[in-house]
Amino acid sequence: VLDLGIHPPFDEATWRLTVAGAVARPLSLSWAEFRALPRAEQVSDFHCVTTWSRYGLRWGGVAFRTLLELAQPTPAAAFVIQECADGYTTNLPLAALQGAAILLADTLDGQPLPIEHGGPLRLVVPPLYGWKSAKFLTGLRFQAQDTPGFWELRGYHDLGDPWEGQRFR
Ligand SMILES: Nc1nc2c(c(=O)[nH]1)N[C@H]1C(S)=C(S)[C@@H](COP(=O)(O)O)O[C@H]1N2
Ligand SMILES: [Mo]
Repeated sequence: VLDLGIHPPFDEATWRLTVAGAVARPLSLSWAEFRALPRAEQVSDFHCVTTWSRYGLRWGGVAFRTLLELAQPTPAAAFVIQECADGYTTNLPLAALQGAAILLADTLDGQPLPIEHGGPLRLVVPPLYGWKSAKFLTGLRFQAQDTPGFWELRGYHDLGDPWEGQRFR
């Protein structure tokens, strides 16, 4: 477990996931609406930049590309900012979020995602370092311009590929 130390309580009645910015169809999904989307699963390893890894995690949720089909990013959309209930943010190029492995995860090993791992919902971006997988996700903002997130403002890399050793800029 690694985060800012704030674990925002989950209220199913008021929770929303918003998709905003450079999209043809902005979204504001309730928990019930999110849970009704087509489901996907993937198994992957998780690497934190502070040197630890976890292997073979089984995540369940909604494929990020399902959300792309719903929201329809405009041609101007080149970056995605993940916004979280604890105030954390992280930025990625839209091009880094294309594979089937990119998941909006609400289960881990078949159980509801525990709050300490970002429940009720986090993005999982297995190809990149853990700080790019936002916990307590509440918003996705599509932009033409890049905006550095929490760790990126503090010197971490904009992309964060562990196999390229992209820790710091
Ligand atoms: N909302 C939020 N997401 C976050 C963080 C955070 O502080 N807040 N920390 C990041 C970092 S640095 C890592 S390594 C992973 C840790 O995920 P875990 O606690 O499930 O192991 O969450 C990432 N996502
Ligand atoms: Mo991390």
